[in-house]
Amino acid sequence: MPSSYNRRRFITNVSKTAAVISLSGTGVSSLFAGEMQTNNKRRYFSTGFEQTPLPYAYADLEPVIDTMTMDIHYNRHAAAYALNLRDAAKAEGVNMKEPLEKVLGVVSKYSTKLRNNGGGHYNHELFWHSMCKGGAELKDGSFRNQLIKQFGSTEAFQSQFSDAAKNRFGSGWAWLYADKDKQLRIGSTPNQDNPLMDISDIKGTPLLGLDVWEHAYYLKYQNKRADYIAGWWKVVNWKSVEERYLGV
Ligand code: MN3
Repeated sequence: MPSSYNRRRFITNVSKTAAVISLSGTGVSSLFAGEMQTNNKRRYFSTGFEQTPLPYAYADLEPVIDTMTMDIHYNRHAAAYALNLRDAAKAEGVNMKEPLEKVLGVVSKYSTKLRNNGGGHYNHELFWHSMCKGGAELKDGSFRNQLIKQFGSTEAFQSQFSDAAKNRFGSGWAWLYADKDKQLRIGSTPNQDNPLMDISDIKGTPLLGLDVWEHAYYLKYQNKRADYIAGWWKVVNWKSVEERYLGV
């Protein structure tokens, strides 16, 4: 399958991954490649306008997400969103030193190109960092307690989230997000919209997102979106979701 070009890309990616991993244990969060900031005990997540390296190798989420899907998804689909986002941002005078989150909060002021590609870039950066090899369990703590308090049980939460993902007609995303009162919410958005956007029906801070565009699963699952969703829970990185919740 991989051309020599893709093999080179893969090797480059693995070495970048090793660089990210080497940061662990230093106290630097690798959630968004170390871009989490601490400010008066409140932590903000800051996404830039460039792709960060995948925090694992393409094959690491097998068999849930196959290697070829991971490669094409990251190197072609997500790379195109990032490229087109920078293109739109440049044309529309956006300060690319500011966090992307700020731009998405006022995205109605900008073009459809910026909305689609800004959402596309943000959503995928969040998505890659919401998964890890073998998954990471949801540990006891305030986040797990809140989840159980609001949804009844972790199983009930997963069932409701899975329904939101299954029922999103066409392309889009399912979300767990925190609203302005730090209450947990489940919802979905069409296309590359997300709860950060001022034009979105659901609003808040995304904690966990699931890509249900066909490009995310079609090579392996074809029309069986439900099977993709059921398998996906095995690779969810709950540690990163909890950290994001604690930072809201
Ligand atoms: Mn995608």
